[in-house]
Amino acid sequence: GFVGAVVMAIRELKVCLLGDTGVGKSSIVCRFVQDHFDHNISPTIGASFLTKTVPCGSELHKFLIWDTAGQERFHSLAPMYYRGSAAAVIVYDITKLDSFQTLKKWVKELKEHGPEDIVVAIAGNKNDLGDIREVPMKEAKEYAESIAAIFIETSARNAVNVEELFQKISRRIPPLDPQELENNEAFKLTRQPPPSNKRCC
Ligand SMILES: Nc1nc2c(ncn2[C@@H]2O[C@H](COP(=O)(O)OP(=O)(O)OP(=O)(O)O)[C@@H](O)[C@H]2O)c(=O)[nH]1
Ligand SMILES: [Mg+2]
Repeated sequence: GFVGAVVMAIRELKVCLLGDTGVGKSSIVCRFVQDHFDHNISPTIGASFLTKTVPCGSELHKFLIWDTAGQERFHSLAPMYYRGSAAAVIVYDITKLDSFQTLKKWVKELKEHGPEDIVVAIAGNKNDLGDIREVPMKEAKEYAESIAAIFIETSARNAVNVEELFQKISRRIPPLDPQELENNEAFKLTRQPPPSNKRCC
C-alpha cells in the first residue's frame, strides 16, 4: 500500500555504564547490542563504544553507549563518559556485596559531578546466580527508590531483563515537542527520508 511521507526523528542519547570491575557491564552491552554472551570476556581497558537504535513512541532512540572500565586505575577517566550523558547505568553484581558499596560511591560521584538531570538506572546483574546472592533484592530496590533511580535485576548470561533495562531508560527520557525539536541544539536530530517505492521491500 501507499506509504505517506514519514518524518522520524532519531534522537542520540549518550549513555554510560559504571560499576566495579567484573560486575558484567561489557556483558550487558554485548547482550543488548549483539545478543551474545562471552564467558571469556576480558576486562575493559579505558572504555569501549557501541551504539544501538530502538523505537520509542514516535521517536527513535540511538543509544551512544560508553562501556567504562571498572578497574580502579581507570577511575579518573569516568567524567569523560558521564559528562553529557542522558543516562547512567550503574551495575553491581548480586553475588558481591562490595560491588553494591561501589555502586553507592558512583551515585555520590554522579550527584556531585554528573549532569543535573541525568537518568540513573541501577542494574543488579548475574541474577542467574541467586544461590550465592549477597545483595537482597529488597535492599537494592529500596535504595534505588530512595534516590529515584530505575531498578532492575539482569542476567547478561541468560538474556534476562537486558532489553527491559534500556526500555525503562527510554521511557524516562521525556519526548521532545515538535517546536523544541526545531530549535533545540542540545539534541542531535536527523531527519530520515520517507521510504521510497524503489527501496521498498
Ligand atoms: N553468571 C553470570 N556471569 C556473568 C554475567 N555477566 C557477566 N558475567 C561474567 O562476569 C565476568 C565479568 O564480566 P564483564 O562483562 O567483563 O565485566 P565488566 O563489568 O565489564 O568488567 P570491567 O570491564 O573490568 O569493568 C565474566 O566472566 C562474565 O562472563 C551474568 O549475567 N551471569
Ligand atoms: Mg568491561
